Amino acid sequence: MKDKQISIIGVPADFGQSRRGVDMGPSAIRYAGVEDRLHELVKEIRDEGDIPLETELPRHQSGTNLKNLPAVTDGNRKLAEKVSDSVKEGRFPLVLGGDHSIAIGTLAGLSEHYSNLGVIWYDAHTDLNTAETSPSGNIHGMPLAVAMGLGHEDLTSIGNGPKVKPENIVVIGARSVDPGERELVKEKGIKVYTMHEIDRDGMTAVMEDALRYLESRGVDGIHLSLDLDGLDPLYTPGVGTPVQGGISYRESHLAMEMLHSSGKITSAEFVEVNPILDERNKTADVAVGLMGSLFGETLI
Ligand code: B3U
Ligand code: MN
Ligand code: MN
Repeated sequence: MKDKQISIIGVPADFGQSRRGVDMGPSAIRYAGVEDRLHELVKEIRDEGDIPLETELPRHQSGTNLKNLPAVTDGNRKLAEKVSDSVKEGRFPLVLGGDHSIAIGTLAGLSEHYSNLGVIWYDAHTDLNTAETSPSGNIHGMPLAVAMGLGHEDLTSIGNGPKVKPENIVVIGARSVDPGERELVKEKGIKVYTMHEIDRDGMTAVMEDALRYLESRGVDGIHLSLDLDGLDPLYTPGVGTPVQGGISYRESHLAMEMLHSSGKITSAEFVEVNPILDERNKTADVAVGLMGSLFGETLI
């Protein structure tokens, strides 16, 4: 069923973390052929270009340890508007990062249209830190907390109110979780499939369970937020914070194929591609391949 009209939205942001280069992620993904790859699989694909970001804003804001807060706030406000506009037009937002702090804007934009949004967070990390628990001050480790309404007010105030209920979140692939994040997972009852569950039960069982769980929550849409560091750095070396022992290339394609068959995914973002740290654009190539599976590419 080729029913989707896709809007590609590039977000060349690197303010949410400390390693340069991830701002070139959208270019690397375009260079890897995203439009050609998806063209045959969907009704229409439109590249909306990149969100115009301010690069000259102050790096520090008094009273907070969060790095580049003014730039992250400004960029996410613009992104939220763009994402909301594309949903309003009946299109499927496909957001290209940029570091994972951009999920703050994506989710803020989506939440204007979905009152009970489900989120699949495919990541080595849980991205549930706040200013109080963050070991780094890097906002890319915080977007999921912000989406639940926790964190700095400049960030939580983008869009209206909390964007996602903790019970509507599923994390897949976690293997580097800070102490404060672990507490939040337990306190809020967030569903996390760590590498332990993936190894023990297999990706098929994990994805079936995750989709069944979100269905039981009565979600009105599901957003896929895919951090390329969810995969093992063997397959995606071009990321800022690689963590060994990750999800394989094959498991990831299977996961994307299962998401496609479910027919439930209503938006997606692919983040943390850093071509400077990469090996011959391998990570962007993997990202584009995964998008192919997500939109229905089959082997035969
Ligand atoms: N949890 C750590 C590390 C981290 C989070 N997200 C990424 N790295 N990519 C932090 O800084 O919050
Ligand atoms: Mn992340
Ligand atoms: Mn990560």
